[in-house]
Amino acid sequence: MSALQKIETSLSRLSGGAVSSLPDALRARAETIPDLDAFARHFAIVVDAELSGAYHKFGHGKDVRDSKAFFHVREADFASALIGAAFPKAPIDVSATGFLGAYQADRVEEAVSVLDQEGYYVWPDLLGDETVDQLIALLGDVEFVERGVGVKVDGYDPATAADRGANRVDVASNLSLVQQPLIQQFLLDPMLLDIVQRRLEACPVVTSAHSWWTVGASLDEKELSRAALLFHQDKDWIKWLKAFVYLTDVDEQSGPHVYVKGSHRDYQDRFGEEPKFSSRLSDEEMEKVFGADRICAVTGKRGTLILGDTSAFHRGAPVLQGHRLMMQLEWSCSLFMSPSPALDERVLTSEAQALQASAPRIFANFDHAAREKFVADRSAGKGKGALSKLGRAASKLFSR
Ligand SMILES: O=C(O)CCC(=O)C(=O)O
Repeated sequence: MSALQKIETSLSRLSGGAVSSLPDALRARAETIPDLDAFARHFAIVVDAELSGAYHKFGHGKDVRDSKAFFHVREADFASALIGAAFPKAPIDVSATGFLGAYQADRVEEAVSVLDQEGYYVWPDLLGDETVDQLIALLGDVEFVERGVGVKVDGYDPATAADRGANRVDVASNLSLVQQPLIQQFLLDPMLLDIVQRRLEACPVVTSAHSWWTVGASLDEKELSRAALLFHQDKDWIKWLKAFVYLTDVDEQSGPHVYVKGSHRDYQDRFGEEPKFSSRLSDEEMEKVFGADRICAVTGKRGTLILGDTSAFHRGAPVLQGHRLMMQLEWSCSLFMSPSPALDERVLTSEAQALQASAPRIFANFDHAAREKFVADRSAGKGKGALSKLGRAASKLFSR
């Protein structure tokens, strides 16, 4: 069986038989993949994980590590577009007024194009004061935890936020924010969903909502690393997009979010095949590899939104004064490599459920049963080998 035929078999399985041959545009893109045989093998593992639900794994088994190392720029783009052939973009109601207001076609075009070129897109002062205040009020009732220290913090309080023993204080549970109706509106805003799905070339899957604040507790390298204040790349999914929202004013002193512009496109050319995901790299190394002019700190008023493809090198800058409060939303093309428990569909608002009826893929990560199983498996210490078994199943399928 040729690599293309293997990919078609996988696509057919993923789409439940609806798409059994590669559309011409994807066939042409297959030619840009340097090792199409390896791609076909990895894509089969992705599809098996999707179909069996084994993407809700924990720990990073060997197959997942291999896939992390495999799905680089071209392969990730191609895999996402293939997944998009099975799960096409959702219909967007451009006449609806969403969380971010009326749909702005020009803004969507601009964001998609800048993201493609630069890896991040800044939308200054997007959220008004009233909305920012509502989000901050909501964080006042959510449990946080000091990263690495484990000290629980009973809600965000601006008056005491900087008095912490760790550089970063994170929302403790991945359900805390998505269960809030306001956050669901934000995650499902038509303009955001459209930007995300155009970037992914596939229907977006809501994966998480998170929040944290950073403070200047320590400049020790280990502590900076733990708080994601040193340059790194994310690689939790095949292809994904994050939205970062500043909930406090951010200047050079208060720990701006920093990108190496365009590094989502050329990191592989500059570093070779050696994966750098999650390695923490110094500013000097970034300057040497990419040039100082490509390192861009994003300052901005509270309410500023930054859309980021965090396969680009990025970090938070260490806080020198005060603190910085951030919120983060995330969407992905698939749950393969998922690092976290599923979400619970029972938290969905009636509006979200209505959208779920027309675009179920957006809610693929809302799965009460999968969440329960994940939590039970984790406490029983199971699960690390799940994807290895899938890898073997996929190899058997294609060695016949
Ligand atoms: O806090 C920031 O600005 C960066 C956060 C980050 O890179 C991460 O959480 O991986």
